[in-house]
Amino acid sequence: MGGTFEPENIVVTGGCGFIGSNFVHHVVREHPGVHVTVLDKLTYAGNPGNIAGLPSDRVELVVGDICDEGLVDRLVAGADAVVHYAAESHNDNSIADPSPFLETNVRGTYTLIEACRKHGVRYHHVSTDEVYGDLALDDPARFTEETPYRPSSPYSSTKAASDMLVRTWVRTFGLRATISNCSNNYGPYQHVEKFIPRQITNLIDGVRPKLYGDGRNVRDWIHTEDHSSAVWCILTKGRIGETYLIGADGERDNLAVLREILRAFGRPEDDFDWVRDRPGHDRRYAIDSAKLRRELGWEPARTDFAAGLAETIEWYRENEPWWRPAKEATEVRYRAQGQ
Ligand code: NAD
Ligand code: TDX
Repeated sequence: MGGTFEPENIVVTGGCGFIGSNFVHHVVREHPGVHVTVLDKLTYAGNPGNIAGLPSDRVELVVGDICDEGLVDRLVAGADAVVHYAAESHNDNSIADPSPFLETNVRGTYTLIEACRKHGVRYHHVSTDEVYGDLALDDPARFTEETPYRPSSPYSSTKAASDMLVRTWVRTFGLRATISNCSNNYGPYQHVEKFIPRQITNLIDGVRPKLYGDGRNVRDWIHTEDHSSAVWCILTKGRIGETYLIGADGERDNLAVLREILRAFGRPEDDFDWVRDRPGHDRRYAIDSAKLRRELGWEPARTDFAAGLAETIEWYRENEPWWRPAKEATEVRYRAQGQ
């Protein structure tokens, strides 16, 4: 495994988004010697409020684009490591307009790894299980690090392209990099366009939740806090050039998740609308995270989904000023798509 890497100055891209900001909170709480520079463009999905209140001597926000070569070069030159979360992240948006996905997810990654290569800086690439395509509902298999890439959406194909760039930069240029592919995250600070926050905030607004297709699509849910501890573990203990799958054995179909949310609101279990399916909708994701657990000793701590979901619902109830500004525009976009 080699020695443990102990970074003191890290750049976290996308640190004002959902998973990136949870990671920044995690690092500030769990790793007191580490300074974090967040590089974030503050797109519709980025909110500086996500990291507001963290100590200013530990966290600095730089508002900018990961495609800006000069800016990226300056920030990377002063860092020990880059942890790359920034992305266009929503499948439905990628179907409506793929262009920003190509720019941010592919060109943005290219810009970061070029700077890391030039300055000899350690790089961790945050990716998704969606690069592997999908599995049938009755298939006993789960994704492993050996599963062939077979992305379905513009979002997942640009993430797959970015993973390939990183692998190439490791092999050909000796980039000191690791890659992780994680399953579906849930928890606080997730944008209201995503499945769980959309349904929670609909119910708070007295609107019926919206389920795509036949509702039997399966996602492998992990609490975002477990994703953060896994990324830190891979950054500090992972083997250079390796890919690690992150998952917490949380397979559930969308209908089951929705029914759990409806129950929490005291609503009948059929009190929702069926809406138009997503084109190319992946059927099932499932992660085998044995390599990460066996080689690096990582274990998830937040595997009680019912408890995590109840906490998440409570967070949205208590933080309406955080999500309210994005809600109406998000629903206008969905209505235009028949969803
Ligand atoms: P998000 O959409 O909530 O946040 C993305 C962040 O990136 C935002 O703060 C946004 O402002 C920033 N950003 C976008 N384009 C940028 C650019 N060009 N330059 C600088 N900043 C930019 O996304 P998320 O759900 O938190 O996902 C974070 C990462 O984790 C992504 O790489 C995603 O592919 C990956 N991932 C997500 C999940 C999930 O369940 N959401 C699962 C596995 C992997
Ligand atoms: O209103 C909805 N109704 C519905 O049935 C929405 C928004 C979604 N869905 C379904 C589609 C999916 O089967 O719920 C499931 C989850 O949908 P999303 O929240 O859009 O997530 P998904 O497409 O699975 O992708 C997520 O996990 C992997 C993240 O958005 C990606 O960034 C990550 O890579």
